[in-house]
This record gives sequence, structure tokens and C-alpha cells, in this order.
Amino acid sequence: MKRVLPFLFLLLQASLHAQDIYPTHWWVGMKNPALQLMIHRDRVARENITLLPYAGVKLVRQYKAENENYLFIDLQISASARPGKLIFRIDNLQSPEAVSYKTFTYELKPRHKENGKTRVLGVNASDFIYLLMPDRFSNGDPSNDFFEDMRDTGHDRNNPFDRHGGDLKGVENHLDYLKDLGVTAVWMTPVVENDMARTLEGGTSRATYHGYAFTNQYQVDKRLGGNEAYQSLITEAHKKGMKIIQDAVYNHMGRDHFFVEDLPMKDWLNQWPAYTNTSYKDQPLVDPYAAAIDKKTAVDGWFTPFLVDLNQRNPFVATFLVQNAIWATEEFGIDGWRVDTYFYSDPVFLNKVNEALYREFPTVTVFGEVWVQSVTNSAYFCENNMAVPFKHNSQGVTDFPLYFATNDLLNQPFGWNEGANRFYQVLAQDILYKNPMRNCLFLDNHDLDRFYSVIGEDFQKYKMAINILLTQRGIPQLYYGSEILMKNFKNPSDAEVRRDFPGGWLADTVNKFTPGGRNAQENEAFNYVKALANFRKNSSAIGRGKLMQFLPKDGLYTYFRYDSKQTVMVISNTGRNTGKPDWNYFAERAGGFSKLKNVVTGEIIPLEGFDIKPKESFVFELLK
Ligand SMILES: [Ca+2]
Ligand SMILES: [Ca+2]
Repeated sequence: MKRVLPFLFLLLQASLHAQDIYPTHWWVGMKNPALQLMIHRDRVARENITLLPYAGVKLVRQYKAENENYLFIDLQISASARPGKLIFRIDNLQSPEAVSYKTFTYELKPRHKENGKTRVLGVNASDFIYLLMPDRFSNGDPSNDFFEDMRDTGHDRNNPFDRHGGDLKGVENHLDYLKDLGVTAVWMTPVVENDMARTLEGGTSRATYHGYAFTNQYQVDKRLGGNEAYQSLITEAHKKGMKIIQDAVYNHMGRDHFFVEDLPMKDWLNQWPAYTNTSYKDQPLVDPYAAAIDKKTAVDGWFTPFLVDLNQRNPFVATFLVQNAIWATEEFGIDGWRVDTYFYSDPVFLNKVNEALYREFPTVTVFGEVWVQSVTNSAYFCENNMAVPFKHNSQGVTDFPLYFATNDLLNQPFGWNEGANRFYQVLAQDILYKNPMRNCLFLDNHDLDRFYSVIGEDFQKYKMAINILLTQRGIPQLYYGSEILMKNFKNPSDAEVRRDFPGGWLADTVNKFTPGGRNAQENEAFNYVKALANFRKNSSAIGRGKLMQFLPKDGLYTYFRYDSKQTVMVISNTGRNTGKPDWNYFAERAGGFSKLKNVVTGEIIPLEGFDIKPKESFVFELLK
């Protein structure tokens, strides 16, 4: 196992490009007047830097890091400061080759006036999220598939571990497809630069096509189209009434990040005497009886040897990450954050970055990836109703307990504690969440077996699964290709569940983005999702209403979504016998209604006389 040695100083060419200052630019009018600039350049810490007079902006402090290639400058930007360019002067130039940088500028821009109006809108339960991997969705620009000046030039679609050339232009080209499907928000696996050499995992040479190994937080990967393509995609999405969720990775970064090659401080990373992997265990972080070593290993252990673990207790690291989150939100206008590997980060830092985002962007949404088994642990890592020593402040989580329970509902025989009863029991524990409507619901994702395979490619179960996903409480997320019945287990690797979307590449012989490219069953699946997704778009009961579930009986599981204007009933038969709804039992919600409208087919039938066969599942709007 490779261990990163502290202070691997590489000789860098002395130059002060915009990229050598982080954040690359900032804004006036932020709620937080403090800004910390990081300058990264050969021997920069030997220099004294003066800010030339600029109304409303003060240089508070200059901090020399242990590594003299880094200098931190604390600025105070008052509310009265105007947009413009700060000019810094280097007073005691140390390196003659840097003479052309005796002065340098730093731009302060005006804040975007549309925040909270047409951008940074936040994501809520009336949205429908589509999760995709940009490298695997569509290649909109073959000219950016690889670059000779990047560490990994692999680009072979026949190799499941290579980059395949998909990009942000490819996503932008298919916004109308997504809108037609009823999608209102797109979450992409990270778009930030991953200029990583190939890694060796499980004996296989792999590219970090998934994006979770950042090498420059201020640059969108140019193989995806760079910052310009990202801004273009977001602007177009917003014009079409769709939102963008960005995937944040605070816990770790790629081994080839310049922070690793040229470590700013000894404790920039969580360093161990010998390589120490995280245990991947969340329990010690919640457990009142946990050993300190188990807590430390969970949080400070590394996710993999090539994903170095950031020490977010170092205030300079924390500030770098917090400012980057704010920068990306203000710069691109993203609507929400999904935070990767949530519990592996320092909890105090997590609250700090979320609080900073909420402060600057009151409408932004944050939910953490919390891959845990129990509702208790899931609720622990977001706003909750529990009296616990540490209170997390993320608005919601990716709801793994309900994901597991959905699998059980779909795949286990009906039993006292199994199948639909297990789903009911897990949902009943929502009492622990402050607002379970902010949890992200899913049937699968890029790290899980595709659900169509998990349900044995059973199309009746597919409809039941989609019904639950699109009508239960929370923000539903569909994984790309599920609407065209893409399948596979993670065997032999997760690349199997990350196959290219058929039709996303010019060379593809079939195009499943179009009805003519899909077979009959794929069209039925697409149209099913589309019908329900478009219904829920305008359904106040599902988007903002309440939930009432009834005890599962004889395999029948029934719940209602309702508000003063609308009542929606979802009934699924998970048992072996044809059943009849007990309307007396459902009187609390169904009383006063006489008809059922199938929201997918539009068919209207009387309440009485309706029965439901095994594996059938329906979403009805109740009519008087
Ligand atoms: Ca491309
Ligand atoms: Ca960590």
C-alpha cells in the first residue's frame, strides 16, 4: 500500500496564473465578509504582499504555511465594497523569474441577482431527480474525449474501466428527453477535474471516470467540457425549468492533486504511521459505547489508497472546502448539493460548510450520502428529533434504510416482519427525522445493483417499484437508464451498472433516447415513468402533502398522500392472493370518495368492485 509522504516538494515553475490563487475570484455582497486567498507558487511565502488601497476591502493577515510554496491572505470585504479588481503588490520579490508578477489582480464580481429566483432554487419533494454519470450518458463533443496533457489518456468504450467520452454537452443535448420523461432535476456524479493517473483496483487498471478523485476543485474536467460547458448546461437546464444538483466530495481527493504533490502543511491530510483504511463503519460514530480508535478509523482512515483523506479540522483545509462550495454555488447557480461519503468527514466541519451554504444561499438544498442500515443512524447524520450529544445540520440524507426496505417489499414473501411489513416498519421510524420529506429516495444508484435485475426483470414489480419511488414521501431519484430497463448486477465490478446509455454516441446502432429505438417493453417502461412523473409534477398531495399508511394486511399494502385539495392512494398487492381493498378500514382517507382515477392510464372506475391481483400496484387519484 502506498503511503503519501509529507512534504514531497516538487519544483514548480514560478508563475502566477489565475489558477494559482484560490478561490479564482470572489464576489462582493456576501453575508460573510471574510475571504481567505490561497496563493500557491514557488517560495511565495517569502514574499510580503500589499493590497493597494481599495474602498471597503482590507488585508487583515498574511499567513505563511509550513511549506513556503503556499501563502494565505485573509481579506475583509465590507458590505460597501464595489465590484472591481483588487491589485496586490509583491514588495520583496524573491524569485527574479517572477518579476513580471510584481503586481497581480484579483477580481470581485457582483453577486448574481437571480439566486433563489431562477437559480439556486433548492430541490424538494415535488422534484424528480435523474442521476447520471456524465462519462456514460452521451458524447456531445468527441473533440474532448482525451487530452495528451492529462495523466490518463485512455478513452476506449470497449474497456469498462476507461473513460468513454461522455460529457456535459451530451447531457445538455438530452435535456428535452429528460424533461419529456418528467425529470425536474439532474444530479451528475462529480464533474470536477480528475486529472488522475490510472489506479490499480482489484488487479485492474482503472480510470477515475466516476469523478470522485478531485485534482482541482475550481476546474470542471475538460474532458467533460470544462467550466464553460457546465455553465452552459446549467443555464439551459434552468431555462427549461430544470435544476442541477452537484456532487460534493469534502472527505477526500485524488492522489494526484497538487495538495498531495506539494503538501501545504503536515496535517493537511489525515496521516497515519502506516496506511490505514477507513473501516467504512458508521456505527462507532453513533454508538454511545464506541471505542475512540473506532471513531478515528472511520473518519480519519482513507477511503482507498488513491483517495487521500483531508483533515478538515485544519482550519485552512476547512476554509478551502467551505469557500469552494460557496464559489461553485454562486458561480454556476447550482440548486442543491448531494454530499458524498458524508459520515467519513469531520462532523464539526460538515455543520460548518452546510451552515455557510445556508447563510449565503437560504434556498439551497443539502443532502448527504449516508449509506447505513438503520433509520437511527440515517437520521443521526441529518436534522433529527433525537436528543443526541452532537446534532448534524444536513437537511436530509440519501435514504438507504428505505432503499433496503423497498427491496424487501418487492422481493420478500409477505410476512409478519418481512416484505411490505418491513417497509411499513421502517417508514414508521420516520419519527426520528426532523423532515423526512427532504430525504432522497431511490431504487438504485451508481454504487448498487440495478433494480431491474434485483427484481428478476419482473415488469409487474417494476411498476410497483416506480409507484413507490414516485409517490412515497421525499425526493425521488431515478438512476439513468432505469426508464429503458437497463439492468445488471455489480458482478464482476460496478462498471456493469455504469454502462453507456444506448444512443448516446454517434456510433451507436440503436438510440434508446427515441421511441423508435426502444422495444415495446422499454417504451412501456419509459411511458410508465413519464406518466407518473408528469402527474406528480402537479400533484400537491405528493409534492407537499401528508402521508398516511395503513397496516399491511394479507399482502396488501396501502398508503395515501393527501392535502386539502387532493387525495392519492397507492395500493400494492405483495401477497399471493387476489385482494379487495377494505373501504371501511380506509374510511379516514377514502371516506366521501366514490371513484378511482388511475393516474397512469386515466381510467376511472368505481371504488366498489375493484380488486387487485398479486403483484399489481396502482396509483389512484380519489374522486368524489
Ligand atoms: Ca466527449
Ligand atoms: Ca475522512
